[in-house]
Amino acid sequence: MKALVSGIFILIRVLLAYADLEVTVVSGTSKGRPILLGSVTLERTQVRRGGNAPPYDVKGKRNSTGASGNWCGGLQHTPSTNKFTGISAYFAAPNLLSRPNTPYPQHAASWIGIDGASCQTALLQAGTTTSLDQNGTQTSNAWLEWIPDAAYTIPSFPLSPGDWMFVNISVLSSTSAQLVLENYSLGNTVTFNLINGTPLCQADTEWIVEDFSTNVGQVPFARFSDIWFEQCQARTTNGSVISIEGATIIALQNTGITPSCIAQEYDDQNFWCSSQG
Ligand SMILES: *[C@@H]1O[C@H](CO)[C@@H](O)[C@H](O)[C@H]1NC(C)=O
Ligand SMILES: *[C@@H]1O[C@H](CO)[C@@H](O)[C@H](O)[C@H]1NC(C)=O
Ligand SMILES: *[C@@H]1O[C@H](CO)[C@@H](O)[C@H](O)[C@H]1NC(C)=O
Ligand SMILES: *[C@@H]1O[C@H](CO)[C@@H](O)[C@H](O)[C@H]1NC(C)=O
Ligand SMILES: CC(=O)N[C@H]1CO[C@H](CO)[C@@H](O)[C@@H]1O
Repeated sequence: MKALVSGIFILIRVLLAYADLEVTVVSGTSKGRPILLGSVTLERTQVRRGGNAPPYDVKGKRNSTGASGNWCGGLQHTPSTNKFTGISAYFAAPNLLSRPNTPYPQHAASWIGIDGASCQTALLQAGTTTSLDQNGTQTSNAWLEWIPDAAYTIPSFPLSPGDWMFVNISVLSSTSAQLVLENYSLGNTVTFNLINGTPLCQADTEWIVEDFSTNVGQVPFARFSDIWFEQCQARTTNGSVISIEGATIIALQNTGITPSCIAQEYDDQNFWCSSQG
């Protein structure tokens, strides 16, 4: 650990992984009061998230416009002449219910991110994961990940199933970004600077519920209470703010033709993912 004090800015390097990505905590509050930046912890995990399965045409009639093998939600794409510079939304940490005939622990993740879809080389994302064990106990955590670097959970960020998060990702350059994670329910915020990430294409933004993978494959996907994504915004280089109007809306359909999650637009800024099956 290395602390740098320069004027009023305190930067504590909490992580210098062997990979190039560097994550620095720039500020944090708990119930409105500043926290010790050194108290923010990151933990490297084996989780691999990301909308890497390309969407395909959905079979049967539903309001999602396509399907994917690992995620449901909304996706926006922009031309390379008008790249994405940021994404934000309010969304809930999954509140899980047991999926019958499915091994434990069961899981679901909710997150927002930039790239992954048409940019298979990089994906910057942040959000939450909830896991449900065989005794019905749920645990939630917040995390960040810049693919292809590893995922990091933030054990010091308290989070319970159903808590509302606000996440705001701002691209500073194709290899650096600022990430704000705030609660809506608990009174915690933390801001990270990320540098030396793998170059983003800034071509896609997404708001997602995912049946993610670990190093041993896709995890058992729990059922869940409806997960809303609200005030969905993506910013572009020309200064405009894009909502989910016209977004590709994707259902998660990983076994046969029965979806396990569908996404439905409520209006141009808000949509929800509902558990199926
Ligand atoms: C979307 O699909 C759900 C589930 O099948 C259905 O209840 C709802 O009515 C559909 N909404 C529209 C606008 O078609
Ligand atoms: C579930 O509860 C049983 C009995 O209390 C306990 O032995 C077991 O460790 C618990 N399992 C988990 C995953 O917490
Ligand atoms: C997200 O962060 C950017 C950069 O600080 C800021 O311009 C934008 O207003 C923020 N978005 C929201 C919804 O707060
Ligand atoms: C900025 O980009 C948006 C999204 O592509 C587009 O709808 C809008 O017309 C553009 N505005 C200008 C001033 O070019
Ligand atoms: C982003 C957000 O909603 N943050 C909230 C975190 O919790 C505190 C205390 O409940 C609120 O004051 C913040 O608005």
